[in-house]
Amino acid sequence: MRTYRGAWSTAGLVAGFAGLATSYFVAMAMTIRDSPVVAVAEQTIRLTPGPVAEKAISVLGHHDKTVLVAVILVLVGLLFAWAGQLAARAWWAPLFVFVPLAVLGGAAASAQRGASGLDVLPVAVGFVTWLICLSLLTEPLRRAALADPVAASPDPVDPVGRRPTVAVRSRRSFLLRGAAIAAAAAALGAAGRVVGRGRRHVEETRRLLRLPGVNSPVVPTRARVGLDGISPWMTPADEFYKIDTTIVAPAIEPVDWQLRIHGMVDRELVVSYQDLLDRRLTEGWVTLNCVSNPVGGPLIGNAWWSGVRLADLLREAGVHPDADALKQTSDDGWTCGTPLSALTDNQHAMLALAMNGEPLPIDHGFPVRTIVPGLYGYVSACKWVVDIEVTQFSQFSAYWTERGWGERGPVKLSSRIDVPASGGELSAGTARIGGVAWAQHVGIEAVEVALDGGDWQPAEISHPPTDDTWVQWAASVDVAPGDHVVRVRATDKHGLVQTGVEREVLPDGATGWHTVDFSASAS
Ligand SMILES: Nc1nc2c(c(=O)[nH]1)N[C@H]1C(S)=C(S)[C@@H](COP(=O)(O)O)O[C@H]1N2
Ligand SMILES: [Mo]
Repeated sequence: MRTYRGAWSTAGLVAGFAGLATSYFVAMAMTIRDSPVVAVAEQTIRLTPGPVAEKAISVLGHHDKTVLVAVILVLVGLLFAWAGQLAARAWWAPLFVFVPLAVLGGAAASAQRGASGLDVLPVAVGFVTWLICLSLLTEPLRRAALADPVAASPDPVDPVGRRPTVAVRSRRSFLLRGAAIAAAAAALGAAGRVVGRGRRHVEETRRLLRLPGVNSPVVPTRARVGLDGISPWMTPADEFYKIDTTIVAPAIEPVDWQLRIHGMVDRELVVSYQDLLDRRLTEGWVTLNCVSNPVGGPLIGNAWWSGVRLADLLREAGVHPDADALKQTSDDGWTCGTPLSALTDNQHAMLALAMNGEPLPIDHGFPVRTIVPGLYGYVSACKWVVDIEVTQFSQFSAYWTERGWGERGPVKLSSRIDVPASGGELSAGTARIGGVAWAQHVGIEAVEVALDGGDWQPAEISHPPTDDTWVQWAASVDVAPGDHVVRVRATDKHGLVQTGVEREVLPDGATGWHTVDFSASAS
């Protein structure tokens, strides 16, 4: 085939730009960050010596960044075409192009301000896309070359019969795959643009929002035991665990947000963001748990939430006496079923607008989510909530209950050891150990620890002002040099002692005692 050289270069180019498209899309969807290409452009600007940069700006004006991105795209385009040529020699040869490019993109993305490990994910996705697309595209070329070593033949049709030759069929499949990949990449690029623009805009709105009536959190002194290394009593929003089923978190402008409360009520309510702000806000500390948290696991956090009490809204709507559930629906279609009883008798069950004194982060439900103390998130803490139907459990099923999880989801009494960490080291002698314990809505009465299978001994606990949060605990234990094991258990204010029976998270939350192995070194 005469067009062979061209075909291999085209394969490299199409695969290359497909990788840029997927990485761009992931970057837009995942964060408000720039794509890896723009990150490279920014680092280039940052590393350019001042005088050179000034010269560039004076020549190019304010288009300097656009021009730079265009230049980078042309350069990587040439490299992609070259990678296609290399693929003709050996399947692994294009790695000489792709690996350095990925390293460059990853380095630029990680060098951005406030970057985390997650920022290299778009680059990784792009890299995998390169490999997959290039092998999809070069496979027909390779097939043709093998079947027909004289494939350079200018006449692709078998001169004897009129049957298409292997070369013709391979070329057809090459063209089809190339077109499909190019079209998918273009579509993904366009989608990334829409997603990125929407999210950026909402992020900006959120940043400029001032919420009257929202107070900054002040951690109550008695809420802490003052032991280094245990989880901070208030979990900062950016360290708060994040669980949801979305690929792209909904980006909702507060002015576009509306919540409809309907179903078994006397009066249907439709409330806007401003309506909520115009009400008296309730505020409180509430610890949120995920039902998927294994014993001792990290899927729990404690925050200061500000919002509108659900009980008030429900009273206004006039709930029928035979209703027992709320079916909550998120903007992304996720649903959960919440027992009504948990909402009407708790002043901190709310439609939350703020977390730790700031408007909710987008990933935690901006502009409005539900918070209900004492229930696992999957039955209550609907993020991006837009619809609440007052109903009966017998009338519906929700996202997770359809998948085998329990219907009601009360949080189970539990406790966790933070210090020492599993496999950690302490110095021998009298050691301070500690962690957290929770029995939301009921409260923690006591925490005990047992060293090396010995007797339970009491720990001190902190005394937060509410029973809706975790407490911190600390204890002093005498440890000889060597290996040890420590367990913890809590007792709630109803006298219930945390069970040692080990259960899996499915269907309604794990049980058992958190147990940590550590070693003590002679000091
Ligand atoms: N819209 C929506 N809301 C949701 C979920 C979800 O998948 N979609 N997951 C729930 C689950 S399982 C938990 S544990 C909490 C987690 O809230 P966070 O991500 O703010 O920590 O959100 C709940 N709200
Ligand atoms: Mo969860």
